[in-house]
Amino acid sequence: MRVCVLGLGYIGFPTACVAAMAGHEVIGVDTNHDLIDLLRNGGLHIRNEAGLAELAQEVLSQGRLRVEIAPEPADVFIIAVPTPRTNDGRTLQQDLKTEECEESSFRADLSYVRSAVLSLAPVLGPGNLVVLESTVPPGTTEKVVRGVLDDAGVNTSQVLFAHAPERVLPGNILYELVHNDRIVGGLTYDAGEAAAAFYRTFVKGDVVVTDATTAELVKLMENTYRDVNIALANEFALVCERLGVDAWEAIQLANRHPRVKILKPGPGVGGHCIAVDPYFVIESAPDLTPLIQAARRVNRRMPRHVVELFWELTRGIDVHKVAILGASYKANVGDERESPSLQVAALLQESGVDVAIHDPYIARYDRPLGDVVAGADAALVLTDHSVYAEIVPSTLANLMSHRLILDARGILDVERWRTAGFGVIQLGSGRTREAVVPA
Ligand code: SAJ
Repeated sequence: MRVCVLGLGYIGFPTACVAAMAGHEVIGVDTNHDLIDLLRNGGLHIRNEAGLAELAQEVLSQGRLRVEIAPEPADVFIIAVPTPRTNDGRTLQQDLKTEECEESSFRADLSYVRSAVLSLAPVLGPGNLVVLESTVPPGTTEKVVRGVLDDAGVNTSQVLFAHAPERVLPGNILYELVHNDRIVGGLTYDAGEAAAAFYRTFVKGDVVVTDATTAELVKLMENTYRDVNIALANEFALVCERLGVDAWEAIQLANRHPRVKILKPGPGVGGHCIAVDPYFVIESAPDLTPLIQAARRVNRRMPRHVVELFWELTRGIDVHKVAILGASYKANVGDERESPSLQVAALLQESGVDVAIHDPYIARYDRPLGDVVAGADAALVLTDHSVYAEIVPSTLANLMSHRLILDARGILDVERWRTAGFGVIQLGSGRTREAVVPA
């Protein structure tokens, strides 16, 4: 089949490559000219995804995948454009300062979906299949995707519409794209079956057909489930800090129960999915979602809590510089979207502290660790990159102005750091807090 993929980001580009490898003739479309130039010149905008560089090189050089600025006629159109959240147009940094703002004030920004759909109007033909992969509020495939085309005068009764939410984990995208089960929701029976037949050409997991609105909600339920569970872990961490208990130990012990699986506390929830998608459920039923809203509030407040722990750790010290270890939103990937680390950095900078950031996965923060911590009054481990658990404390001890370290991910061996003369606070650990801040 001829397949046109709109949006060549983290989802669209790997999907285009995999579809091309499966034998389809694929046209990858993105309105970003620089990205198209980069890809045409052999570059790649996505890092740390195993096998992607090789696959991209293969399908592009063989002409199985072409990249273009505008869509062309095809049998299947896949829309994989961003659907960010907005809060009256406020940016993430501004959100930081609006702690009091209601969770129900966030909205899905569907402007990229609308313009991608509109760009299809001139090329769509009878029998074509249009699949929305972007994560969206329930009802979007019907009201926005088909609605925009209806308004543009397209005879949509001849077009098949479906929603097939992506479910891949950043860091493991290529594998999960092929091996995860796939939910496909059609606006009609025929649309669902056509979309399922298409995905079965490259998905090895089960492809399960339902209606479009159910598929939209299923995706949101998955990420909301995770957000609520992380919020529970974070709330337990706050309770443990107050009670002088170590949350890491307590959670490990609770998880010995056969039906309990508490997640890990941390500095907050980042990424473009879990910190965003619950808002699309809230938006669809604000009066029915107090639990989801409370979970969002708990997770959104965690960066501020990290800063409070930081001030406890550095009490009595004239703080000039801090070193932040890890800018990515999660371990072993280079992705800063909605990263709690950057929120902590912004809050510290706001209070006049000089912030130096280290991250081996992000080019502009990839400097020798020693240079970043030199002269720092404290170091904050905010991302659980494996390399940070391996740091030998003595290698940093003499470089820093004060030997203070805050571990917001529970990855450091506290005793080892103490032995090297460090004052340590571990998020969630009331014991480490009591040692630094006597009652
Ligand atoms: N986190 C914790 N504690 C935990 C687990 C995660 O604080 O126990 C934090 C992470 O550090 C990170 C954030 O949560 O900041 C999200 O990370 P994640 O690994 O849980 O998920 P994402 O955002 O990378 O990918 C999720 C996945 N969804 C689920 O696991 C239900 C993925 O399968 C989805 O495809 C992806 O969202 C998406 O695109 O929607």
